Amino acid sequence: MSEARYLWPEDYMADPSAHVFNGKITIYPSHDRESGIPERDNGDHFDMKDYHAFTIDGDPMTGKVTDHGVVLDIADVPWAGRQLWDNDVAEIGGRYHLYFCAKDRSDVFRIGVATSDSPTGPFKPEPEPIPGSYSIDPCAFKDDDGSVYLVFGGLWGGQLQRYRDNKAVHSAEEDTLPVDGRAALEPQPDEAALCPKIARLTADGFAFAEAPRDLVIVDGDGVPLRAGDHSRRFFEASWLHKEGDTYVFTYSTGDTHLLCRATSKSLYGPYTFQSEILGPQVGWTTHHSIAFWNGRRYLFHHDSAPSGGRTWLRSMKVKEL
Ligand code: FUB
Repeated sequence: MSEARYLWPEDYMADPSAHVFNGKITIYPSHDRESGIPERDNGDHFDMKDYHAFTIDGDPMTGKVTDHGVVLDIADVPWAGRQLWDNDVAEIGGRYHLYFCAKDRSDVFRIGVATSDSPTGPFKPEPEPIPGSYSIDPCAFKDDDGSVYLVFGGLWGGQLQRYRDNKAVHSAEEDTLPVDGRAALEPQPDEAALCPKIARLTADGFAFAEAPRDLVIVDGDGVPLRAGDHSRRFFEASWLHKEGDTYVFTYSTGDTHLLCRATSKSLYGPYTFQSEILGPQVGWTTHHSIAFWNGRRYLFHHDSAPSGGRTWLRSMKVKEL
């Protein structure tokens, strides 16, 4: 891999989702800020309030980076309470749909959508979150036939452990974080790990067209990864892309701070674990996207080195894979 380039040293930006729109790499990060909230395992210290969009002129490693300013502010999202976490954008029918997660006024993470005529916004939010949505980190994947899918979910602060079969079966009060290296509501270490979720969106992009399904990650013997397999099991930061006829799912292992890769010939999986693609960085979280430019593959991610290791103040980077 090449040396990484910090893309926007002027401010703290994390969780970069990168796409090529209108012939330019366009990036949708979370906008970190110093809130003064103490660091906790439930992520309270990630108290972000708006999103910016960025474009790069030409080559991701050298091209001029432009900040297009605030494209969505939490104050304009009627249903949102706090914590504007990761987001992603898909082009649907000539409009740009920004999918984002935030806690609602009951402190439950939901996924919302906001739209714009331009990939660089501003985006107008819908009055309600996507019905049936929950947890965090939406990745909007457009398949070759134009269908768009959301892949989402995240453990611990991302609340995925409260859900089974798309239903909240546990309350916030039961959600002790973490106990002996796992959340109290996670499966036992020798049980199957919790999975990221995948659901096709309706043609207009405003709702799930189907109930979210598990995106199962299996080992080389076809056995679903165990909850105790912390260096391989899914934690958060879903990213799905396609290379030829192969679907490539990359994700963070969270508490072991890795980015990993699993592949499938079928969109819905199962996905077979392949390898680690990035080791621990400075800061607790690892989160990324993969985009192509001139036939080359680039990893967009973040670390907390420029902030001196303050894990809630992250800086976005890119490197060629
Ligand atoms: O940026 C807030 C959260 O931190 C993201 O949603 C997670 O993936 C982690 O990067």
